Amino acid sequence: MKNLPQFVDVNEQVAEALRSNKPIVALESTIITHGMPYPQNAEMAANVESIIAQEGATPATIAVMDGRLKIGITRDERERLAQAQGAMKLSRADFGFALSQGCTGGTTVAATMIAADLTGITVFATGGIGGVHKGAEETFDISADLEELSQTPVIVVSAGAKAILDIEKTLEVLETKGVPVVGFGTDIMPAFWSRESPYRAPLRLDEPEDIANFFSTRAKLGLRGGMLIANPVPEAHEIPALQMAVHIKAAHDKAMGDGISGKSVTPYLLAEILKLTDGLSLKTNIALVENNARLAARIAIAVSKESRPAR
Ligand code: PSU
Ligand code: MN
Repeated sequence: MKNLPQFVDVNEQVAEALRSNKPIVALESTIITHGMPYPQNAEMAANVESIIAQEGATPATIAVMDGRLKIGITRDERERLAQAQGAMKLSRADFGFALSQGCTGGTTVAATMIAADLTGITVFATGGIGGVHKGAEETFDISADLEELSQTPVIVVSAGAKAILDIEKTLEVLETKGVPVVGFGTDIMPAFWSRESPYRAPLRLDEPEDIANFFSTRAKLGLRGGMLIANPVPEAHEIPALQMAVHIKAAHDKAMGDGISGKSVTPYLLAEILKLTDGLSLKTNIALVENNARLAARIAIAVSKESRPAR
């Protein structure tokens, strides 16, 4: 196990898995503190951990609690985080601030990647990454998740970029920054709540082993950075893109009217869409996170097999 800074608490299961090179899947916590309401956020977080364990990997939910960087949380900590008032939404810029000031916060995709890499975890499951927001040509609102993907060597399993974003521009930025985007079992880029967007997935792989192999091949080339796996939401839970487009537009217009900007945009839009869809968007969000956790566990198992020396 790596030598870690004094502000890091690695829980016993994760520490054991790290020592014996067992597969581990990192999980973010902004989805708990800012992405979903209580109590569904707590239930989701617990279910996702069980799914990973059932698949044979160790879950490591990552969060900042009272200035401690938690790699793996207890049931009590999960409950406390799910109900925390005023938790910060932590990305690369304020991650260190929260640790140095004793704050509590959910880690975004960017911060979770940093923490996973620090600990030696290479696979991470989320819902959808942040990206280029609609209207970014005016607001410059582009998620730090994209920059992180370009520099931190972690495989991020998502259902694509959230459909509230400009998916086309998000794909362009990822290409510019040299981030591979791999459709899992699909040629089409998924759109979070929907299985299809109007755009092609730049690359396609159908097996977790191929993803593990692609990742190690990049590393052997000396290429920095992570990769994004785009895993479509299961059909049974999909909300068709045309139906979602109406709600996304309404949520956007309301956000503009209310003068929402910066970090608040994503949580605001998710909460509005939840109201507009009568809770359906939340059910789909939970289903796609669970689906990503399952795939991430399989990828982590493939990665750990690869890194074991051949006999
Ligand atoms: N996916 C979800 N719900 C979320 C997020 C992703 O299903 O709440 C969070 C992730 O933590 C992601 C963040 O990193 O939203 C992006 O925020 P921003 O657009 O402000 O960078
Ligand atoms: Mn932003």
